[in-house]
Order: sequence, then C-alpha cells, then structure tokens
Amino acid sequence: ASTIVVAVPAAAQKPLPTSDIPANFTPTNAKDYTVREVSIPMRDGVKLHTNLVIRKGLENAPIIFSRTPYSADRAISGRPSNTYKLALPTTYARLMEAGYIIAVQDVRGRYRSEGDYVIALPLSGPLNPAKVDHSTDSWDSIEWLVKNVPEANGKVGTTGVSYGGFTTLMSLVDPHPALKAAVPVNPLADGWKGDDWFHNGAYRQSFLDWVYRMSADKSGTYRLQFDREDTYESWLKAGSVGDMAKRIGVDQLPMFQKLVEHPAYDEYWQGQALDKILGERPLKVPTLHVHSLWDQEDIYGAPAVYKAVEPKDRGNDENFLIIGPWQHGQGYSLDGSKLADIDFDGNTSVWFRENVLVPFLDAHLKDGGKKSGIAPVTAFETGANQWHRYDRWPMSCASGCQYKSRPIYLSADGGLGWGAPKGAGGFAEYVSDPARPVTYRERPILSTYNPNTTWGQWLVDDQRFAESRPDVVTFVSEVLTDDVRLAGEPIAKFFASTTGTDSDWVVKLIDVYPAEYAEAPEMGGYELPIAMDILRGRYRDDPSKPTAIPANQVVGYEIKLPHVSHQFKKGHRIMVQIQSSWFPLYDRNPQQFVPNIFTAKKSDYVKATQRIHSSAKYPSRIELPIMP
Ligand code: PG9
Repeated sequence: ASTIVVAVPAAAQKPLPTSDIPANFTPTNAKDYTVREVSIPMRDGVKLHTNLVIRKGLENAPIIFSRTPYSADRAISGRPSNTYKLALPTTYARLMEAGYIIAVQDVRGRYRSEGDYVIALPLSGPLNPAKVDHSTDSWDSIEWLVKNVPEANGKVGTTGVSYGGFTTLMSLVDPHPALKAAVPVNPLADGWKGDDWFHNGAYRQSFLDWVYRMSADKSGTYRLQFDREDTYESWLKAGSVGDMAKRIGVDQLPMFQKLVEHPAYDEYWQGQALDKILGERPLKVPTLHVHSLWDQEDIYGAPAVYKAVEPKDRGNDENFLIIGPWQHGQGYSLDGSKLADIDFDGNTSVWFRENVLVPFLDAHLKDGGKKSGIAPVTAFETGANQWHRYDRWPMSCASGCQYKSRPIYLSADGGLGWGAPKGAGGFAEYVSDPARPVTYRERPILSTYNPNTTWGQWLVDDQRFAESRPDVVTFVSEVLTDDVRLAGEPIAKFFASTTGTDSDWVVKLIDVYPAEYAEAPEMGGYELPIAMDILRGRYRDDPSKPTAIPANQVVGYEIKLPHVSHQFKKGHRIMVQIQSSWFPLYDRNPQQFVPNIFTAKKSDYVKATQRIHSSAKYPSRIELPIMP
C-alpha cells in the first residue's frame, strides 16, 4: 500500500485562539454536603462499595444505613443541585435535614461491590453453605461505620424499600449492638405466599422482567423485550412460563431455574420466610414496619412480620406498624396525595414522614432522643381519608381481637348479604377458558418496565371491565344504609366445584361507588378493589404438596385477602368478584393437574366449568374485619 502525503498550506498551520478548556480546572465546591465513597471489608474479605452523604459541619450524628441491589450511586441521586435538599431523593433529604448521615451500600455482587450476587441470598445454613449472608454483611458494615466515620454518634438505623426492606429485615436477624432502630418498608418477606414471585402458588410472570434485569449481568444493562407492546398477546402466544423463558433467554438464568425447581412451598421457600425467621428470635431492635394497602409487589411482608414479632413486644413499645393508602414504596419515596384517581385529601407521604418516621428515628437514634409518642399502629382508613391510632393490628378478627369479624354471604343469584343462606341454595357458574384468560387490567397491558406503564396503580383499577365478562361472577350487596368500617384481614371462605382437576381462584373485595356521585361525578359507579388475591387450587390443603382437585365435587377453599383499613360509605355497595385467571400477571392454570405448571404443554390447557356454591351446607362468604 502506498502512503499519500497531503501538503497542508501554511495559512492553516496558525494556532487557534487560546482553548476555552483550561489545562487545569478545579470545580468550586459550593455543595452543602459531601459524598464520601468507602469500600467496607466483610469478614470473608469481600469489599462493599458504600456512599456516605454528610451535611457539612455535622457532628455526633446517627447513621441511616440502606443496602440495595439497585445501585448505591443511583440511590443518592436526586436533582443536580448544590444543596442536599434537592440533590438527594426526598426522604434521604428530609433525614439529612433532621441531622442524619446517609449511608447506602451496594449488596455483594451488584454494581460497585465485590463478590457474587445471589438473589435474596438466604441466611447461612441449609440454603446457603457460606458463612456470610445479609445479616453478617449488615453486622460487619455497621461495625466498620461506627468505628470509621468521625462525624457519627455510634448509633445506626437501617431502612430500605422492598428488596431494601428485605435487607433491613436481615439486619435484625443477629443485630449489631449499635443498631438501634429499623424501618423495613414494603419488604420481601415470603416470596411464595404473597411477595414478588408467587401469590399462594400462582406465579407472577411480571417478575421474569426483574430476573432478567437483575441477573443477566451485574449492573442491570439488559431489559426484556417482548414481541408486542401489549404483553397479553406475547404471553398468550408463548405458552407456559417455561416456553416464554426459552424464547427470551431467561431460561439461562439460575434464579429462573430455581423457580422452576420450587413451584410449591417446600423447604426452599419455608427456610427463607422472614416472618417465621424473625418470629423465632428475640426482639432486640425497635422496628417500624411500613405497609402499603395497594402494594402491587410486596403486599404480604410488612403485616406478616409485624404479626410474627408482636408477641415478643411485651411493653407494646418496640414493634410498630404504619399502614398507608399507597402503592409499592409510595409512602417512602413518592407523592402521597393520590393513587391514580383515588384522592387522599392531602399528602399522606409527607404526613407519614413528619408524624411517624422522623419522630420514631429521632427517639431511638439521637443522643438524648425524646419518646416518639407514635401509636403502636398508625393506620390510614381509605374511603374516609382519616389516620387512626390503634394499640394493635388487626383491630377485628374471628377471635382474640378487640372486635369480632362478621361474614358477608354470597348468594347464587348474585346477591351479597349478612344473612346466611338457607336450604338447598344453588350456584353461580362460569366457563374458564385458558385460551381467553381474564386480564388483570384493561388491555393493552404494558410490561412492568415499559416507560409508559402505570403498573404501580393496577390494584386500584376500576373493576367494571371485569364485571362485564362472562367468565367472572359478581355478587353485590344492597346500597349500604350505614357506613361499614373494616380494619384487619378479610378471609374468603368459599365452596366451589370444577370440571377440571386443577384451578386458580381469584377473589376480589370491591367498594362500588354510587352511580350518581355528586362529590366527584367522574367516579360515579367506580368499582374500587380494596382487597384481592389468588389461590392456586392444587395447594388448597397443603402448600408444600400439590394435589389434584377432585373433578365435579364441591371443595372448600380459604384465601386470606390482603389487609384492609377501609370505610364503605353509606350509599356505596359491597361487591365480590370471582374468576379463575388473572393474566398475564399470573401464569395460566392448565385446569388439569400436571406435575409442574412452569413446563405445561400447550395441549395441557383446557376449558373448565366452575361453580361457586351457596347454600346452608355450602355457605360461601367473606369474613369481614368489621369495626363498630
Ligand atoms: N419488589 C421488588 C423485588 C424484591 C425482591 C425480589 C424481587 C423483586 C423490589 O421492588 O425490590
């Protein structure tokens, strides 16, 4: 090859005016805070990347410590600003204003931390042969923080939302003596019963997106792509979850393989259920459990852990619960004035921060902190838009609570009432066809990570779209002549038969607004779900051992619905809807018993005729936690 030499004319060789980029530039630090990046060694030598955010001039300050798989750098990024009040996300900013140091750490194996990432790493023991886990990593980090941060007062509080709620609960398993308070928010506590992965054995397909983003690489580069914007079509076309996983490559990921190996509530799930684990240990650290009534991801964890630990709280002054009208994480990190079209008459997130969160932390973490004065249980009553102070939760149940629950009965003609059915009664019938499953919200249904998704709002979607389907049965009360208040856990106890040998049962408790609603005319007739859940029929008797449903026989089922704190106002009606699919959030049940639904074949999916019975012998009902 020959070289071509281009002669540059002399005029072009003159220098440019002085460069606008100086050879040396030192940015002026006008910030009112500093970010100190530290690398904290764990007992096995693995170093965890941790950001400390400290207000300038701060001394003798407690540390608020969070551990996240979602990037410790992102967790402390708000708006570009010189003041921490804007530069940090709202709650951290508020805590810094209250005089706290913020410490956020990447969990092992994620983003800038060393080590291997195991999703929701179980405690060292049968499910984790190593000697390290989230409990030891918390302990080692707190040990390092109290010894190496000169601005600190020696007291640490842990907090975090969801996965961060899970790591917060883990910090309580064998707590470091400097850990003086914990605030787990909407934590993953039991992935099979009702947090994230399954609800009572029905698999939540949306979490394939999460597995992909969280484990295809260390730092969330990959996003699942579906063929269609409307994921309903993509899922239906694919077949089983196993078929879809193969199609999009998720089958290569170890977490997916674990899900396929453990569809039932076996030792794998039982051995990592944090309500059980913490209920078996002494309560050493004052804890404020934060629960969201419309939590689309972790609706089980907070009340379950509160309940498991509550018997240890002899003075009723260490185990606290707050229940807010929120979607996942809303009370902690988002505006709390509304959820979709449901208005709460004020910013409930700010109310929580100012009246509960900051007083709780100050009481336990500040030197000479005063008693917080917060109630053992603080609950927002949706429908009435009021906060209440309670001594315990639930306030109403079948026995052992201050008030006694009361059944509301389904009748075969679609009614719902306080009187038990008499005589032979009858049934309400529908055909459930896996080829046309009932959607969990109106289509198009975007993926949970689509930038335009309103996934966080789906639990308050108007249920009229479902009521009009022939494969959904509806039971509705007369117009209420008095307000009906609920505070606790509604339990669906119903009798059903199916022509199949397996089936899902979805039960929804709904507040029907008056048809003509002068207060907010656009809400007239709205069917607001207040508690809904699903049970995979094969687990009706024993969640750890699936069995076929006897075809064409009446079988009793029980579903504990999510907790409610709600007022059905006079003039409203109470509604119950029952259906056998909730797609594509939950995978379809083939409706004939197969060993593992993850790997069902297309030919396994069959139609079934379902009957919900109502008679003196089969009194299908919802036990409502009624308040006076
Ligand atoms: N709900 C999310 C999650 C936690 C744990 C496992 C899977 C998902 C979260 O928001 O962190």
